[in-house]
Amino acid sequence: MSAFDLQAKIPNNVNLGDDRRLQRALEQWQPRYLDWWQEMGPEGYQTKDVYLRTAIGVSGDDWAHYDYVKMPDYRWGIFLADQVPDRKVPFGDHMGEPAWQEVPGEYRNVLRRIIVTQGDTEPASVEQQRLLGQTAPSLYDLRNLFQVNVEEGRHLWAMVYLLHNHFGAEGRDEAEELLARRAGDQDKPRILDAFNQPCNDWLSFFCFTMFADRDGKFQLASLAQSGFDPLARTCRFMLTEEAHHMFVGDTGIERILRRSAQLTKLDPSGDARVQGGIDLNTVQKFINFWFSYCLDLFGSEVSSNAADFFGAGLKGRFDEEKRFSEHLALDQKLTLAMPKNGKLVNEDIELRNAMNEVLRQDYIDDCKSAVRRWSKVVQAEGVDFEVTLPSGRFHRHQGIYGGLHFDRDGEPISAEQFEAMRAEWLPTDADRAYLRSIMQPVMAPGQIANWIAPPKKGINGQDFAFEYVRF
Ligand code: BYC
Ligand code: FE
Ligand code: FE
Repeated sequence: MSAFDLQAKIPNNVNLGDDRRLQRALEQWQPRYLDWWQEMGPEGYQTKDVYLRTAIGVSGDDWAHYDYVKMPDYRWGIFLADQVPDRKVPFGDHMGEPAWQEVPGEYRNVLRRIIVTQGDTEPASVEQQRLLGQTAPSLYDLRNLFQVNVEEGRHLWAMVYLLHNHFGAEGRDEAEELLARRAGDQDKPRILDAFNQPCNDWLSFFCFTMFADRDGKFQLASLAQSGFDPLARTCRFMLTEEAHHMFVGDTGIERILRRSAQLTKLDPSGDARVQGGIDLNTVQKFINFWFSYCLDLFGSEVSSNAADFFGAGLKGRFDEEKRFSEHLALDQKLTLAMPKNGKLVNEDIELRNAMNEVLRQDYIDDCKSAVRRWSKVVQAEGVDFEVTLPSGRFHRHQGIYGGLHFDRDGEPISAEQFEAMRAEWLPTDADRAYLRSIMQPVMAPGQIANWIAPPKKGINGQDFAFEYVRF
């Protein structure tokens, strides 16, 4: 068990107090982080009391404490999961060697790149979500938004700790850059595309936490296998927090679908929009949009980077140790449908080069089970509608299908055919404007906007009607 210092200026379980240089460097970064939070964090509400959970441990049921906190006073800390004694590199060319406590010199640059890419997504998501407080459908949802936001802030701390502690001056420069890039900015965008997309309505927010935070789950899980032990340990604890983010997205979409189905039934012409709700087709379009952008987050189907990450023992597969009995991934192939002259041709790819695709397939399976559940919710309300995921080739911007055109089933089509269907498959400006028009804030305890169903229960054993944010 690592000692917890919760009273320190930077709460931590990494004995920060014993390393004065590191402590000083991080304490110098801290005010810049807080400036960033004030400028780019949730707009409004910074002086309000929010019922938030704060990490006070890294394992067990009581790892978090719930109380009212003003967001700028949130105790952002550095918490690594407990060290596994005698841990070995679990896969790749160094399998069986002792896990690294320091950065192996030969992998310094790649490892830094992985950590920077991971770190970049965390503040990006906060930036994307910063205006959503203005249109929250309930205090419960407002609180969940802020919970996700403060924890993404903590995830940035997790990566900045690694950069400061293990990458010297370069690491400190990267930590500055993490506060300088901006989601959606023309000149200084965030690194990955999905984190530059606008997320200005709550349907997008729920899709984001469902699909982008779920990419987080899969990326963090594969980094939790890393032979670089400090990265593995920090990712293991981040996954504990991540579960709630995905819960917010999954149940958020489910609640919208339930309400949409109810309003569809209620309306004489079966149009949920006439009733002030969101029609099921619009929900499906937003799912198409965010799912496809989030598939891009796994990188190219064929990637020598991915092969290098795996071979070096830096990034494994999902649950590598538990799910696989063979951890070298040599002399094996994965068959991929490669686009060739407007057609798809099956080709066998070396497994290591296909590691991004292996992870993406596990992710898609995870998403599928949610979609099946959502369809049942809609059908239980008496509406004959099936929610689906588009093909993994649909609307891609990265990888072997990026920039090409496929229909929702993944069949190749022309650019003209795609454009002709765009408004049916993807959100239009009019859809987005409609969502903004119905998303008026509902700020009284126990009340909820018309376009979404209430949750089954509240947070931490509280009722839905609990005063989650105090005015
Ligand atoms: N957008 O070989 P390729 C989370 C770039 S989410 C823009 O295909 P690779 C969270 C790529 O960088 C989890 N660019 O890719 C969720 C490369 O550029 P360079 C985040 C992209 O390296 C919600 C080039 O294209 N964590 O935590 O095999 C809220 C070709 O590269 C994109 C991680 O991602 C894209 N989508 O794989 C808050 C884990 N995709 O080098 C938080 C760390 C690729 O040629 N990252 N490119 O300039 C990685 O493991 C890898 O970097 C990736 C890409 C899997 C992302
Ligand atoms: Fe995160
Ligand atoms: Fe998250």
